[in-house]
Amino acid sequence: QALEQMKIMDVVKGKAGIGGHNKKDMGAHKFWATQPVPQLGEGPPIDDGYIEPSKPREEVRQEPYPLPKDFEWSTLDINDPKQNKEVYDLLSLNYVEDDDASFRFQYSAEFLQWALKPPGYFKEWHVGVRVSSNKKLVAFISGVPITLRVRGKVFTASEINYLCIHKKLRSKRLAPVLIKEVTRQVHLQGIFQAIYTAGVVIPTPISVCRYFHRALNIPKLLDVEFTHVPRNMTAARMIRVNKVPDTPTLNIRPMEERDVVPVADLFSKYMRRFDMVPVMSLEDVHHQFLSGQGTGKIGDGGQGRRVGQVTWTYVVENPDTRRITDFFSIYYLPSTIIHNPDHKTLEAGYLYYYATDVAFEDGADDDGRLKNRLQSLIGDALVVANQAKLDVFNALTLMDNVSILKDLKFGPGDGFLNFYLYNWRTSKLAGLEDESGVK
Ligand code: MYA
Repeated sequence: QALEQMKIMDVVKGKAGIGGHNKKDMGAHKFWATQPVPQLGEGPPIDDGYIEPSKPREEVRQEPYPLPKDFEWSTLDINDPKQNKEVYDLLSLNYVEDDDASFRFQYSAEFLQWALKPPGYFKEWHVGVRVSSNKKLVAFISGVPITLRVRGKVFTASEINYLCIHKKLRSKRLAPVLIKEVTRQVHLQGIFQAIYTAGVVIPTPISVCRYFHRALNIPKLLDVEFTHVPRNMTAARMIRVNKVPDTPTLNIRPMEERDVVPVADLFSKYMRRFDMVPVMSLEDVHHQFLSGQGTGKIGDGGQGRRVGQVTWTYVVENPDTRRITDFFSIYYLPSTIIHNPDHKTLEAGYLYYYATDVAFEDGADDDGRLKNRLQSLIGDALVVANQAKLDVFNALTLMDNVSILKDLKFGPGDGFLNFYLYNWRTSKLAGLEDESGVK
């Protein structure tokens, strides 16, 4: 798929608090050179498969890796509200910022509950480091189990995320120790592959995606300098151009318990379109799409979100057949606005998974039917996001997103996301071929 040059390239100077794209000196990766990952500059593999073989449990290192003195390991019990809050506090002050340190991801405690406890999670994979003397949490890394299909092969892996070291403890080579310790914990469960994403480029991405942003609340986005008024434009015109319809175009309604089976079916069929996807059980579908809706209560200051809401999932039901024909899902991830006297939080939604059965009709991909349907479907996601009083709606250049970004008035941001596999070789997946976001 060709991504056309965006006309509105300058409209949104995307800063969703996404890690930067700073390529450090590609030469030396003292740690990554020792790990079972493809090294930079290696040619494409002949076959897909592991890099080093799995080990029996008794051959896995049994003792934790040593930490510098004054620090100790601590398994975090995310079910304990106090420890859940400790992780939240660490991340909200020290996690990923954009290149010029204007925005920082602010995962909520509820989001972390949701993300860290999918079906079959292991509490041992929620790895913390504390200061021995006062037990303050100063570093964290996590894994959750995931079943992946990469090209033709299906395997169990861990999804590694939320690697975070307190700002005062940076550049002391603590990250490799955390990574090795979570690797050990994953190995102890008989799992030897992992998937992870990062803003930074390390050995070796299998794909890179760009963040695109759809501005919803223009006055605020201008105030906090997330975006600016381009030449030949005025703020008033920008507001008009970006106005989101009041009502959805399709027959959408929030997903319910009874939709789990049809949504799972639609999801797995739609995912056949792509080369690297999660394989989800019914429990996974329930967790990913239904469990994050928060309490019934509409929260803070009349905002259109429920207390503790992390996700929105909507289905499209055919009124005649009662069949579920489409669904889309959004997750809510605000960012802290680091220096602004008036605004503390950038309210952001992210396009998550979606599917439509139009994709299964003969020729729909080629004659524009699929693209049109996705435009309506994701257009309706914008309506939902706007009604939830989100300031911006973000999407990556993956799945079928590229086909609809321009028409739905998304603009390219300055954040990129690199995708990695640990101990698994495969050739590069479709993605961006250069940093301009243009293939
Ligand atoms: S991505 C989000 C990462 N978090 C942040 O960006 C938050 C803000 N930053 C920080 O907290 C720190 O800067 C971090 C690094 C903790 C990132 N992924 O200790 P150091 C390598 C992998 O001196 P610090 C996410 O959560 C770096 O290239 N490696 O550095 C997914 C260098 O190695 P080398 C990274 O800045 C995480 C070494 O660490 C990353 O104090 C996936 C320097 O260590 C990074 N994001 O701390 C982890 N950043 O010399 C891998 C730096 O070789 C999982 N480094 O270049 C692998 C699979 C494990 C499971 C396997 C199971 C089988």
